[in-house]
Amino acid sequence: MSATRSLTPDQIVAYHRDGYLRIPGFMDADELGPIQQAIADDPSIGGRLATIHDGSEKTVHDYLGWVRHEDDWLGTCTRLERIVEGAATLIGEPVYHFHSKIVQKPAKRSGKVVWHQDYGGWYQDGCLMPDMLTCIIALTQATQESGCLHMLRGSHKMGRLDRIRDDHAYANINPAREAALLERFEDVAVEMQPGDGLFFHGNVVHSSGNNLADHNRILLELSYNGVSNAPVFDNQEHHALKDMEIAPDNALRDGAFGGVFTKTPICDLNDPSDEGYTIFVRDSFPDLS
Ligand SMILES: O=C(O)CCC(=O)C(=O)O
Repeated sequence: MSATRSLTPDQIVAYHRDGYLRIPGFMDADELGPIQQAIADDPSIGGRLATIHDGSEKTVHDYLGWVRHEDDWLGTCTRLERIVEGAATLIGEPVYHFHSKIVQKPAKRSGKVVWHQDYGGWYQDGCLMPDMLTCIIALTQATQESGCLHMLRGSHKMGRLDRIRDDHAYANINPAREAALLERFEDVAVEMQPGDGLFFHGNVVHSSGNNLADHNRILLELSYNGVSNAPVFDNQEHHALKDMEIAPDNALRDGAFGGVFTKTPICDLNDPSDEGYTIFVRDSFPDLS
């Protein structure tokens, strides 16, 4: 591989110590320009941006989800060498694309996401190991005012916590345990500028706040799994190991893609028959404690 921004030894150490790694300027303005422009021109993305309740308190966000990847901007970014190489380096084995989202917190609207681990859900999907992570790329500023992510530094070292379900959420942590976590681990607000990257471990406890700013907060959130760790449950075809041709690191800069949202299949996150529906809604919880 010849990724242009390979992770340094210090960055790799920091990720394993903290459970996350912020990389200022991981992508450049000219690479992000086409998707930022496409969203500005068509904020609903052809009506495919779904406003859904994601199980966190009673808040809603606007989501675009995809589990496959083609050669438009969206699919090329999902396969981009520096992102895939970074994920493989941090996970410690070759990776495949698990699923991805664009998460928009509209201006001045609620958008709080409660403290949770992503692997809590991925475990329910049947992944045996927490050898999974997400790479976020900021498409807009994400500040404390606009609802950036917060990480409990080092919390991934606890391993997987049970999820508990209550009236309106399924991703909660037991309140007594959560209070203790907040005492024990440093709460770091990870503010991002457009183009900044953030890799975070599937077991790091994280949250995000409401968007009180007067601009939408939009993040690209790409999740990868180790190739040896595909789900063992049989309703997970969309999360099964799939081929992924790595896109050269200069592909977006060179315009080597066809359209922005034109080819990668976008999931209908409100349709229970869509393969992407269970990215958020896990009606059967075989392993719910
Ligand atoms: O976009 C956000 O604010 C939160 C995203 C998140 O927590 C997640 O994808 O697990």
